[in-house]
Amino acid sequence: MSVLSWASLEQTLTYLEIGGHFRPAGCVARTKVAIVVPYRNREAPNITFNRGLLMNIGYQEALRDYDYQCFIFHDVDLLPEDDRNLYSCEQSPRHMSVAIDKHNYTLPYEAYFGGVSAISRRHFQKINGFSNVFFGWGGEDDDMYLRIVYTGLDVTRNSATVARYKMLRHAEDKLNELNAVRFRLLNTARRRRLQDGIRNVKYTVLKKEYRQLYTWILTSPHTSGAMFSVNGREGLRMSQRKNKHF
Ligand code: UD2
Ligand code: MN
Repeated sequence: MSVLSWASLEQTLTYLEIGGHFRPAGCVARTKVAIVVPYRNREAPNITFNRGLLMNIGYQEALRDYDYQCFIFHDVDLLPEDDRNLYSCEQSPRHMSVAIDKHNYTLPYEAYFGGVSAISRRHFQKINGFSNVFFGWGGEDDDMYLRIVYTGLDVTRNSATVARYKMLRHAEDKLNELNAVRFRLLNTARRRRLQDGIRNVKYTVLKKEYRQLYTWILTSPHTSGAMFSVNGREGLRMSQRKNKHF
């Protein structure tokens, strides 16, 4: 669990092409997979974290670069332990981080969808991506589970012996406080689904850098309660109260 320097990783992972692309040398890859990692530098901007919204931005920006067919939505702090847990998309959206050390390698609850998930482009489009209205910690993963179900799709999982992860420890984040309205928002998941997602996410790309190991995108989301006309009242109220999501 030691921390390696970027320079040493760049020297080791020389098979990566610029932007963090990998392609097998001896065959043509069957699918094109993008791994989207939402990351906010723990010190940096003073807005409340919004994981779902960052996933939606990562999805759209990846598609501007390349014709990806499959998307893995991945917490920055999870390390896969077993390479039989394939980073690929199958017939149904798949929850990949089934067994995490932090949860004693057991699924916390049946509708759990946090951590890592694999969703095909076709399905993500149909689901309308993640919700944009969950600011702070919690709920956006449960909302995604509900969206998948309401879209008429199934969630699949590999067995807990294969789908194992370690979670890195870190201090509690500032500006990722518990989202107090997350349960109320979850009650509106069905109605919100078609208005709140990749179809209406708006943002500015401040920087996009094709680094050796990955592509780095710095964005500034444009979010306002007005976007969630149907049943985003809770989202609106929360934005107004904190007044720092704009
Ligand atoms: C759980 C879920 C996560 C998400 C979250 C609720 C697991 C393993 N993960 O995360 O998917 O549903 O609950 O919102 O159950 N991050 C930053 N900077 C910040 C804050 C968050 O980069 O300041 C990113 C980072 O990728 C991180 C992820 O958001 O891994 C989730 O945050 P966390 O790891 O602090 O919270 P955790 O593990 O409870
Ligand atoms: Mn975590």
